[in-house]
Amino acid sequence: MAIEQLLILIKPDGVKKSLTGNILTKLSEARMVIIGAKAVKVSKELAEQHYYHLKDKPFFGELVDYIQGKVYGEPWDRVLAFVYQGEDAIARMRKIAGATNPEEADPISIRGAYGRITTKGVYENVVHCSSDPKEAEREIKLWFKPEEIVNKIYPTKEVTVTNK
Ligand code: IDP
Repeated sequence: MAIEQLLILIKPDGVKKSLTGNILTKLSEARMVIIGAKAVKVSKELAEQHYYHLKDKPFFGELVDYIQGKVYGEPWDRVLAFVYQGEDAIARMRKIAGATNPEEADPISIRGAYGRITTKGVYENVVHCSSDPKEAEREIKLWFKPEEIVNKIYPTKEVTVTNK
């Protein structure tokens, strides 16, 4: 199994609904290492670059507004961005995140539990999770400067705590 890095975003709806703790707890079940973390006010340019592959979709404008938190305004107009690293990280984290459409997502996944479809038809699905290694690399470079990433350490050995 490959050791992979990926980008996770807690989107503005996740921030507004105070879901950060719940989301990080669920993600921690995969026992990955966080190697980058920050809050970001998303510019239109960053939003459009992040979702460039959807630029021809009818919902693109609303999607760009959504990731910028425009529908919520201050102080929810931000995302929390993380870079995780671990074995087979992308498939495992996407399973925990759930399917893109929150109504089709496993109800115990993050998107199934907390997502919704807005009246405008946008999937407000609480988290972003990179879809494959190439996209993950592109997204990490887009959202993080190299110096914001902790050296890619991989200390996954089980740690046994004893009283000795
Ligand atoms: P992903 O986020 O599961 O990787 P993408 O196809 O890259 O899926 O879509 C990016 C985001 O665009 C989704 O997370 C969701 O918020 C929104 N989205 C995708 N498809 C639709 C759609 O058919 N209707 C409304 N919103 C959508």
